[in-house]
Amino acid sequence: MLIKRPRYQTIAENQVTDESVYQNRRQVLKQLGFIGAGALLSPGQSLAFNLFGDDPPGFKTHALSYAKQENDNQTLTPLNKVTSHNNFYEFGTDKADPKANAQAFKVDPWQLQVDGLVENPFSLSLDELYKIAPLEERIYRLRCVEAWSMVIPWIGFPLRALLQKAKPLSSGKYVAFETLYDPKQMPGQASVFRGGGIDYPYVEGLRMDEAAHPLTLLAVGLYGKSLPAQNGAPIRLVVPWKYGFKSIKSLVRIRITDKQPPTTWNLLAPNEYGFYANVNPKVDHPRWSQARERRITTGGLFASNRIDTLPFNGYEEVASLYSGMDLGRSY
Ligand SMILES: Nc1nc2c(c(=O)[nH]1)N[C@H]1C(S)=C(S)[C@@H](COP(=O)(O)O)O[C@H]1N2
Ligand SMILES: [Mo]
Repeated sequence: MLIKRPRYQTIAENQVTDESVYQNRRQVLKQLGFIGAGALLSPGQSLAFNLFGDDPPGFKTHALSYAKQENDNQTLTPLNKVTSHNNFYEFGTDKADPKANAQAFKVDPWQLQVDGLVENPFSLSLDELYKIAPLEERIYRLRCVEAWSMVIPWIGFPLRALLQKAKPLSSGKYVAFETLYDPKQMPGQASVFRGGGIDYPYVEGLRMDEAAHPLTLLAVGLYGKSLPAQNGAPIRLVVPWKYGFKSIKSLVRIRITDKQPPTTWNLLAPNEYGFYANVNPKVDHPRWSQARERRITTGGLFASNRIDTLPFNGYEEVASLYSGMDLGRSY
């Protein structure tokens, strides 16, 4: 299934499947009709934004601006690695399990329920979700707490567009997310052993200002196509400045709450995984260093580069969300 992309032309099949196409950022952006290279903001330039106002001018290309850094941060992780090295414990705990076990995963029909402290609760089908906002391509780094990382060209729309539609009440301070619970389809949910001891459904949460930040994405595709099951089909969260476990997959519910919601990895090991989980090279995991990471890159199946981890995974424009907080301890 090819996703609908109302804002720009469909790119040809042979271009989509060849990730080398993505390595020339400007060429791709032109193909997708985004720019005008002049619209790019420089890395680290801060964005002022209103929680529910319009996106700042030029925003759509902002996340991509990092891709031009002359270092390892620009090279896309090849599609075959993005789709065969996964964490999706509902389908098993080994990196190859999700691809092996999720192929029959049924994502159509699908409903995403949005409720809680909102003026306008709703439930949307996939087709309706695709129309919430124009789909955009966003090239983001994904930094797993296990100290490996990828660079992935997502297709999606900002979570803030969905929130705007739901109209959160002023009492709504947090956003709670929930993955599908369906042990018949998800072997990890049917067995404590295969599911890594998680009490399913997998749940996550963000503070409202994090959720409404323009970088926070609901992804429905990658590499120009709809999401593979193992990457969280049909719709998943992507929060690029936080450790990967915050980017919850296969969403069925988004609920606005007044209290900080429980989150799966924090419930499992509160001393190892915090609620905020912002990427921070200075705060080590209790059992390993977070100073560097293994970037999964082009080359052979096991090719990777060891590189320094950046604060907020390089998305430093979010730092102001945490001013006054002791990030060293809020991990
Ligand atoms: N429902 C659910 N979401 C999840 C996970 C999971 O096990 N279940 N794993 C998380 C972790 S630890 C990471 S690193 C990313 C991995 O995303 P990817 O497989 O698309 O690279 O998904 C996150 N979202
Ligand atoms: Mo992760």
